[in-house]
Amino acid sequence: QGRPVKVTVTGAAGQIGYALLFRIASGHLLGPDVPVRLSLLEIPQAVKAAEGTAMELDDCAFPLLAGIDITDDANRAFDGANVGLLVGARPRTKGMERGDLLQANGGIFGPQGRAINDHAADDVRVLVVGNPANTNALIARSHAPDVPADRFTAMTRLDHNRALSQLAARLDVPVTAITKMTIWGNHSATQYPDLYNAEVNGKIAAEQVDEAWLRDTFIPTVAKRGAAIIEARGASSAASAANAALNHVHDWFNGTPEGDWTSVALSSDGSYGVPEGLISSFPAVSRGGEWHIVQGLPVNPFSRERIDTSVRELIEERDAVKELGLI
Ligand code: NAX
Repeated sequence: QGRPVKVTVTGAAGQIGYALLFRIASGHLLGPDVPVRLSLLEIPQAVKAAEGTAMELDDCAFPLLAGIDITDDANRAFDGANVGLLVGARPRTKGMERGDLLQANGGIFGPQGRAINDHAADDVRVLVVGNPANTNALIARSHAPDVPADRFTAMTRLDHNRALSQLAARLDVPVTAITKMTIWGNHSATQYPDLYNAEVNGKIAAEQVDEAWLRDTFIPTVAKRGAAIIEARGASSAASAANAALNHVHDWFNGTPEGDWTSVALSSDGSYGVPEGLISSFPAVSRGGEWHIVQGLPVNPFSRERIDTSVRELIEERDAVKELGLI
């Protein structure tokens, strides 16, 4: 076994953290042969709870777990980090305006970006899960000028997996029959799950479902699945979100399968008319530890309009955080 990979998890005492940490320690993040060292970042009030989780991690005696550090200091938490999973965020509470939400999250993701810039390992890779994920990633990235921009990503893999599962159920096929699914845009209700490029058993998915279902059922079901989970469970998605984070980082390190791609919110290079620098979800393959946007896919007028709507929302969020001086 080589040197352990240091994985920093913020919001470690939260519900996603609880669903995530045990699977990281058992090899589901990087692979069954890669030892990991966990670094848990929490706010001071939650450090004790994180310590409790760490006690349970100890009690699993995971062969791959090389150690656990717990702190409320971002500079320490990210010291030497190879992977940063930024899960902890300020949730929107009743009556909170968007500006207040962005401001509160700027106060979290700005300093964490700076800490990553100053202390993380040269090969650090960052996945932002905490909402608003795309814009939080943008804030963190803008505070880390020495880290290549392509190391900052945000999570739309849960949306991607939801789209796979909804389509598989509709067509009564296993999820493994589906390839080339894409979530475009923002991890929000404006996201666009694209069935015009997705394939089921090698044939375009949109041609195997009726248009009304695609438009009026599939897209809103995927986009509003988070709210449906809250309604049913009385709490937001946790295990499925943790699972998606593992999928995202696993593919980043180990590559995506030949002939398929996944969905990743990453810094736009201007592809598909998405303004350069915006962190927007694209179809992406992973090769050699880097994400590459899949080029040249057809975008029909329906898709164009949906993508533009979601990207417009991202531009508004970017302009709002710029105005607040957060980027
Ligand atoms: P919880 O409220 O259970 O946990 C969040 C944890 O973050 C808390 O323990 C809190 O103390 C900690 N925290 C807050 N500020 C922090 C800081 N500055 N440094 C370190 N830790 C801090 O939320 P949970 O259900 O775990 O969700 C976490 C985030 O994931 C939320 O922002 C949520 O909206 C977001 N989600 C994103 C998803 C995605 O697909 N991108 C899906 C699932 C989830 O809704």
